[in-house]
Amino acid sequence: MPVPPGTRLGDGTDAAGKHERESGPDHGTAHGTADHSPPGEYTDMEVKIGTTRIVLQQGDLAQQRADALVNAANSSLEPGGGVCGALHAAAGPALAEACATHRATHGQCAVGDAVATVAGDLQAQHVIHAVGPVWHDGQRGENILLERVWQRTLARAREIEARTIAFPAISTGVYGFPAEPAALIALNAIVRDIQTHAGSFDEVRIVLFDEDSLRVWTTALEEVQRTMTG
Ligand code: AR6
Repeated sequence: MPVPPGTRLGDGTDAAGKHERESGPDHGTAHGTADHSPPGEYTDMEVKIGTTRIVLQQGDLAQQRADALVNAANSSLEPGGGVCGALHAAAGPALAEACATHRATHGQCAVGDAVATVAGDLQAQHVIHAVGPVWHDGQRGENILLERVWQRTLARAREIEARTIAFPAISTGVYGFPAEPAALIALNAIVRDIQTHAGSFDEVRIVLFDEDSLRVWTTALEEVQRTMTG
């Protein structure tokens, strides 16, 4: 799923202003190093497309501030483990209550779809519950479903007029989706959304829990960037 060639990436803007960044005229990205900053307090990579920043950052999603935080949810919208558990713990009971109400009125959320609720005590207005696919063997539509869940979640974010959105690496924990293809699928979906709906978002942030994930996503974003600047 290539990104259209000839797209200008980045303008060298250091929006977060937390780290020095290298930036070339067409590659507005750079890397901080994790050595000097605690997790969650530095931006490891940032790419700007038009007015929208794509930011990769190491940290705990439940501690993030954004208009919308995305939950890696299950179809029942039941509180679970992983990032879902962390979000529910930080949100307090209002989030589980909102999920129960949604379940009672709308039933299950399909795999590949996403629904928005209130965010309880989280530092956000909304939580968007994104139901990614469980990885089996890669032959059961997993890639398409993962792409769809990113598309649907971004569409939901637009509907609720979120300007800043913070995501986890959907499906790559309990659901077992391999990290590298998951990152590429997600980043291509994000870039296409930003290009199609220019100006919708100020920031699309991916919050990676550990350094390995951050490295995988950084490599993937560099690859997507290469495709774009071709
Ligand atoms: N902040 C950021 N990322 C996190 C955090 C955190 N606090 N905790 C884990 N991750 P997962 P899934 C990373 O399992 O694979 C739940 O029970 C984690 O390292 O949270 O989509 C739900 O209720 C991994 O890279 O989500 C569902 O039943 C990524 O977040 C099911 O798990 C996603 O891991 C969903 O599974």
